[in-house]
Amino acid sequence: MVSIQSKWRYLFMFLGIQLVVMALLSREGYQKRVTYFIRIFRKPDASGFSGRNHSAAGINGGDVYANLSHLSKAHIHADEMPYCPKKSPFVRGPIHVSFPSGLTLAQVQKKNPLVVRGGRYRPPDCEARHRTAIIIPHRHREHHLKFLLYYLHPFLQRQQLSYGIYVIHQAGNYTFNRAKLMNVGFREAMREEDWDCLFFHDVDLIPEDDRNTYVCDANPKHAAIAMDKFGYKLPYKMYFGGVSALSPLHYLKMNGFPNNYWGWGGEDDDIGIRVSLAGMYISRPSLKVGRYKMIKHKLDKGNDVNPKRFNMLAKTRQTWKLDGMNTAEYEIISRQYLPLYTNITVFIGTEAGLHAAPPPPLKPAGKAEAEPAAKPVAEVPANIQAKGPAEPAAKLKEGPSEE
Ligand code: BGN
Repeated sequence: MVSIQSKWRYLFMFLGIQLVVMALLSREGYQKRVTYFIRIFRKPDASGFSGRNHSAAGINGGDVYANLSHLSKAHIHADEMPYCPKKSPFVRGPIHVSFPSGLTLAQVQKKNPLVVRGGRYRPPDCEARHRTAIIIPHRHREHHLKFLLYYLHPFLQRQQLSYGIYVIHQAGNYTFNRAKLMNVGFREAMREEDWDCLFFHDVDLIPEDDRNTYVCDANPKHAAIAMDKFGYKLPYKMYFGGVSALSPLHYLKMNGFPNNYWGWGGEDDDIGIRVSLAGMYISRPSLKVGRYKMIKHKLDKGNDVNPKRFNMLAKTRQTWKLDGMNTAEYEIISRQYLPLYTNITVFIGTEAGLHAAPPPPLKPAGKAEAEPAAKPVAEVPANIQAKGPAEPAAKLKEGPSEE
């Protein structure tokens, strides 16, 4: 017969084994499953917000618009305005992100009644502690931009920021240059307002947790640390792609971003190297908070893999002071203050310079071989030389999904 004492012993052993298994599971990739079970047994959060945001925030994330109607009710005179609290009461944590096919820009506009011309916003009932500009390099990605705007506006409002959204649209068909567009965005945004932080943001990345605050740290911040496409982990230690945040001081200290990475890849690594060459560190939010969902898409036309990136990266130490913000040449074609963002269309030239004939196209490498090669423009487009209203700028098309 088993004595009572040995029954206890078995029970303790059983519990002990369970604890060890739980601890092992919670290390590495199993955290999600364990927290899922923990949440089932935890009491629901008792903090005043209701609706879907309240019940679903734990597992799938809440509706990013859930509590924003509170904002429009305040009517305070500007001179009586207190500073916003250090921690916004509207921040709720995980956000549910999906991509419904019927979304229109008009709907996004209607859901954001406090956003004004040019995609600007300030909290209606308190003085924001931070002024953040969002810089989005763009071409042919109207469909993604629509979703980004749908999520980003309420996301930033929840954080009680004063903010502006800038879309930097590359004119013409020559190979895309993400980093140079960022340089344009930096200069043009700073020309308009004394922003204290700039978020350099890919158009297809949607933040999934509003505790990922869009304010700058003491060092340049890499915000998109956990993307779904990389299994919500950093793909490699020095990764600096997707979404990053720099103060104007950080930006100038590292001479901005390189202007000569045409096509896909490497420019973000160059920027990461610049951070350390300029004597700074990369700061990051936690993996739990710096989560992003990428809108799925095929490789872009006009953004073939850049075969020169390895050689260029090997030389960053020699080139970062010679190429960057101090040498960024471009021509602004138009600046439109649209209801949800400021649209800056810019001509950034080609590898040969702003107005020189471009070099013959290189054979694209890797995956891009399957894609039609980017067609370089034979010369600077006539409409751009004339500095006219040029090609239609990145005005969003309404309507169903293009993919
Ligand atoms: C890296 C790319 C980055 C890109 C990430 C994630 C290069 C340079 C060669 C070492 N870097 O490999 O630009 O953001 O993958 O996709 O290709």
